[in-house]
Amino acid sequence: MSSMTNKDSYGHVRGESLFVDDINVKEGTLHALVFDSPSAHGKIKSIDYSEAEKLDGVERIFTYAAIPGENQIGGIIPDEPLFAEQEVHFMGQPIALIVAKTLAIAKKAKKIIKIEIDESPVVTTAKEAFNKGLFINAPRKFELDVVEKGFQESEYVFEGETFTNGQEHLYLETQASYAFPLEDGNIKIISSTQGPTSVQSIAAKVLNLPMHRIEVEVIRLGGAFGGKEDQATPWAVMTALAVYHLKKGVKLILERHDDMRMTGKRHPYESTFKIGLNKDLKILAYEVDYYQNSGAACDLSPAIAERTLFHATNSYFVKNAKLTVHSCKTNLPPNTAFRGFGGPQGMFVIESAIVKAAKELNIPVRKIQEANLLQENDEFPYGQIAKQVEIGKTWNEVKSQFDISKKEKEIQEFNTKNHSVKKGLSLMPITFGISFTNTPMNHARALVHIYQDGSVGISTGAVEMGQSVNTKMLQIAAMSFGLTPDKVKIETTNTTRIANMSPTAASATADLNGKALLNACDNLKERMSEVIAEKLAVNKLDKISYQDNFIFVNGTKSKLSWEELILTTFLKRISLSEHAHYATPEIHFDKTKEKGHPFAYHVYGTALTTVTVDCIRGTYEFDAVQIVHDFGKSMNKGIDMGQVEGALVQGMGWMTMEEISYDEKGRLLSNSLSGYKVPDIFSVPKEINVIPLETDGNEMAILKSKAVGEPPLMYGIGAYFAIQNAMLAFNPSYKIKFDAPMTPEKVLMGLYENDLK
Ligand code: LUZ
Ligand code: MOS
Repeated sequence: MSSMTNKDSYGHVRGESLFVDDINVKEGTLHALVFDSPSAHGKIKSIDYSEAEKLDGVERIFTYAAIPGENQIGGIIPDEPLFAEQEVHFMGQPIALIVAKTLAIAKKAKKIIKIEIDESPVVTTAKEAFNKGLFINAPRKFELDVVEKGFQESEYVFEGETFTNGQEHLYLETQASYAFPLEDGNIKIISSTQGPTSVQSIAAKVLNLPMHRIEVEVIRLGGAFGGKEDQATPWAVMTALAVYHLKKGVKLILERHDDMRMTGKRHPYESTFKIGLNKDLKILAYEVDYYQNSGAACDLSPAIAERTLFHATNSYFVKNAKLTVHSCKTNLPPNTAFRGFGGPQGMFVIESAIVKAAKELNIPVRKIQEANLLQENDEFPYGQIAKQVEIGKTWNEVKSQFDISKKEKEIQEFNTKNHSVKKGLSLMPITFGISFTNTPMNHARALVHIYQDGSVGISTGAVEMGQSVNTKMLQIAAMSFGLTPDKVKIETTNTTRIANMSPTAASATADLNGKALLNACDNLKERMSEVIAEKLAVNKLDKISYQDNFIFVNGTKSKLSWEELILTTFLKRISLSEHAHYATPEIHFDKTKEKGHPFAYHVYGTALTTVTVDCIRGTYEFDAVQIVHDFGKSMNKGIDMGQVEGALVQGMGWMTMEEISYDEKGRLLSNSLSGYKVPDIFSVPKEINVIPLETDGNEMAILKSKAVGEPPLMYGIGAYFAIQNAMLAFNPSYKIKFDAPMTPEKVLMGLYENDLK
């Protein structure tokens, strides 16, 4: 069954799949529009809603004053109001919600609201905030005992600075919510969120209602990438607030420009590093300060900062490390989760440090990478002992399968023969930890109903967002019961069926919910075993299995069909429903010591990236990205390959062409698709070759099929360094930069760097 196609592909292609904006709304449903701050920092002197309120068709304008509970949506630290009160802290910060009969009327009303703001100084970069002492919280530090000694013992020490820019999520479906009243003042919210329980609990807090009065339903998301882990919540809560007061359905769908302006992105990081190596190129010491541009409120910043520390040493064993992350408060929209969750930012820095060292020592980068790859039983800086380490295997496989020495020679010959086009390559190893770094979040639930006709309905806490988790859940239930997938239905993700969900995030959702689902199926089968025993006169030593719609005994098909078993079980008054739970075993972490075993397992892989740079124009094309990836035992090759390819290209976009830009007033300049470029079909690598590593898989992964959502994004970092290697072939005096993204403009400047002086 490892080739089961994505359950959603048919509906998507035909336009039949339902997203929030496709739901048939009730008659009289109202439309909402957010009135947001035109200024990035200041005190609100006055707001005049009177003209707007008088407009025909405007139902009501809600501000913080309409909130019955707390005006607070902060998840980790309570520092973010739903609606600004006296002050604004970023351009695009919600101040009010206009609710009207049509969206056109709401837009008209928005234009005639008058606001006066007493402007305060605006801070847009992390270092600036750091220098002014503006922080979200105290810095977080992983410090191994003897860093100074490590540097003293080092033969070579190099220092440098890096920058990685933010990244716009650019989910196809913008932020969306539709809420409506149920009986007795209860409220139902249909939201495009990764975290139905976050929406439920924050709506409850804002409305001063117990959580059970609020039902959150998710059908599917048109993409999320982390952008809807926390930041789907405000829009959902706003619609719930309007429903609370108006007792009518209210719909809020952000338009693309509003979405880009008002929502946070991947955190930009400025970092300073110091790396020490011995004669054998072993990294003896590594010290980094990461300056995270957190934006105007906490959001998920501390959790993201934490993952930066966990992935600071990427795939390498580093004996002495001192890693400090500063969450710096700026006047940008609160930056948030984005595929990789701070990991990519951390990994870029150590790759930069290694490249810097290699260039200074005039040796191939891969010599340093290779000398430091993690080995079995190495200890990560956070105390976890590395087990089932596959990084060396993926590295060696890439080198041999794609004949790296030959390739390097070919590139050298090409570069000698060609003056105005040059090629470059890079190797990028990745190691990514699977589990929420916050241990208490690592559990999930599933609910399975077997109906008396033998058809099955399953609910889990997993949210479908295009990653095909629903298909994986269907596959698990179908496999467990020996049914074809059409006998199983996946239900929506709904807080009344599955309570207390962690968000669909951290690459861990198929593992957590899939294992809960397997537990539910196993419990049902356990219960039905007595029915089978009676029907087929089997004994305890006989091996029962479920295959091809029948019960098998000792591998032989019996005459008992699934349908007959189900009907018999039902008539015997045995429950055909099961609710089960799964919590990742073995994981723990002690934040007072910054030591523990936070991850269920790690995912490994290596990418080889080859690029051709047009040295007249500064443009580039990727010839190939060749990857050996550790899927474990992939439960669905089509889906998993798609995740690797998609993540790779998204990572390459972040590293090369996606450039977020704010002016000094905190205004987003890259606020549309004409100014913000993402990879399209013309800019993806000409060849993407993903070879699965042969391995036994890992028991902690669902069906030994390892998490695949985030890890491959970091292969994209290879693109950044491949380009610069090609540039060096054209301009040997080019000084290598660690300033991503490497846009064609920067390439062109670099190619002629000494000419420009
Ligand atoms: N979200 C979260 C995540 O809350 N905790 C995590 O560790 C995480 N990791 C990756 C992506 N989202
Ligand atoms: Mo995420 S970055 O929502 O897994």
